[in-house]
Amino acid sequence: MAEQASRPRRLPPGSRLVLATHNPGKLRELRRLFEPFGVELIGAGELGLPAPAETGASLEENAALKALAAARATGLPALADDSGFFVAALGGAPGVKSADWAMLPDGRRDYRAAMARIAREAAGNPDRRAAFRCVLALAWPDGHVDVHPGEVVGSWVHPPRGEGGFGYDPMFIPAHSGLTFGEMTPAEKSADDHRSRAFAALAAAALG
Ligand code: ITT
Repeated sequence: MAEQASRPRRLPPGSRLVLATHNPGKLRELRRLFEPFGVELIGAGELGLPAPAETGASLEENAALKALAAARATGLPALADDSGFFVAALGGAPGVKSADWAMLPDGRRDYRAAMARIAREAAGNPDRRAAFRCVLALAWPDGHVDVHPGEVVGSWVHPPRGEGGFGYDPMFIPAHSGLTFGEMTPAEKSADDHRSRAFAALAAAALG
């Protein structure tokens, strides 16, 4: 019988899983989230996998295309993360373009400059609401893919605070805390953020 498209596929204990991200901050956090589960994680960098062009219009589309590309290239199940920082006063920007906002002409990323741009462009608007969103996609070489979203809401501050985390963390204060993600320890951030929320949905559907 054909598998129902809506039913998530489980990852058996002892599986090898490719983590299809080239972002060291995400890699660190995802490894930490997977630690309690018996899954062997292989970084895309270790396998020399290229980063596919992120041509999707949504986090879901980009997460799925990254995970599928890695699953097809390796013959193993693969997990991708597409995420972004959404600022209400900017109509949701930088959103899916969060990585692009930090990109320098030489390919390096400057998040201090991206955070300053947000503060500059949103300065005239008293609405300080912001959110991080993450979509985790788990894909198999046969083309099956499941996506799991997670979100954390809060507000932005500038200048940035704290040296922890990565990307836009130093300018975001989640509603459940007085600290920016940049001021938190890895355990404090991961206790309740967009990535751990998406991971909780994935774990419930695919692990254990
Ligand atoms: P991969 O595609 O290789 O996974 P990437 O960095 O290009 O890595 P995205 O396209 O998903 O990833 O871009 C996400 C952007 O949002 C990127 O600039 C991140 O630094 C930022 N971001 C995502 N999650 C974040 C988090 O938890 N804290 C701070 N910034 C985050």
